[in-house]
Amino acid sequence: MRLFRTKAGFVVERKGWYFSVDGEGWDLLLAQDDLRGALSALIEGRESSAGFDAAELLAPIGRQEVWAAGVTYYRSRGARMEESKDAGGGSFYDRVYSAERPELFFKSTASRTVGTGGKVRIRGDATWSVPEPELTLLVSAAGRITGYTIGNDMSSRDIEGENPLYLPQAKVYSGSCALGPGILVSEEPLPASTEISIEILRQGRVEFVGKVALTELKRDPQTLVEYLFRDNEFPQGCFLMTGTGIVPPSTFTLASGDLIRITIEPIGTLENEVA
Ligand code: DO4
Ligand code: MG
Repeated sequence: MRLFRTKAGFVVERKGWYFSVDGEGWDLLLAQDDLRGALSALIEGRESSAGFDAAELLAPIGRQEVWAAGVTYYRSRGARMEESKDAGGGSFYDRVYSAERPELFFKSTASRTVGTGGKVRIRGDATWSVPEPELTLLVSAAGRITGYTIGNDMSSRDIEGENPLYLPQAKVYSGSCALGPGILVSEEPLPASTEISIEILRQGRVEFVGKVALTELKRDPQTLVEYLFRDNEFPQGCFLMTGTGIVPPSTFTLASGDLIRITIEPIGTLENEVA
């Protein structure tokens, strides 16, 4: 079952059939522990409707905060150590990769987040910008993983590499986050063989492709959630990005007009142009 937020309201997709629902409000729905049950009750006895136009889709976020985990893949550890070695920051990434406590940071709010079809941004004062394709968890107010979406943790690597203390500036700015296209509603963990893939097109030509499987994810998603909820409350639930395992070569930087496509079956494809 998948849940979409569209300009015309919420849409539930079940086994290829689409149902428009009024719902009690997005935030109330996303806060629930039994999201699947709540949505099943909402579509019970309803006629299915025609699907929707992709142009109608909105980011699946209301008042939830978006948080992110970092250095959860070996590839990310190596890339951060390399980018920060001149600043003396390299060993921090190595240490956090193997530490019990994960790296968790605040990433975004709805106002900084775009949905599929929206435009992500690179910072005006950055010279080295990349997308970070990440499996993103939907977590209920009580700390239960109730669904999955696709996230793009847009990052300014030159700013992050200059000094690890600049991380919030490298990560949190207008248009620095994309989520979508919708939420795969499931309490079951995704199979470890699930792949995250990315394609970056420049003027219609493929500039970069990459792929990683969840087998490479070092941290258990439930443990990441457990750390996030320590002494923290999320009354509307929250989103938690699980980190990137795909890092383009150091010679690559995003440019205005690039098209970023991130796919995780069976969630879908998140597609954004760079403003
Ligand atoms: O530690 C810096 C950020 C790491 C990150 O965003 C990632 O690994 O995905
Ligand atoms: Mg990231």
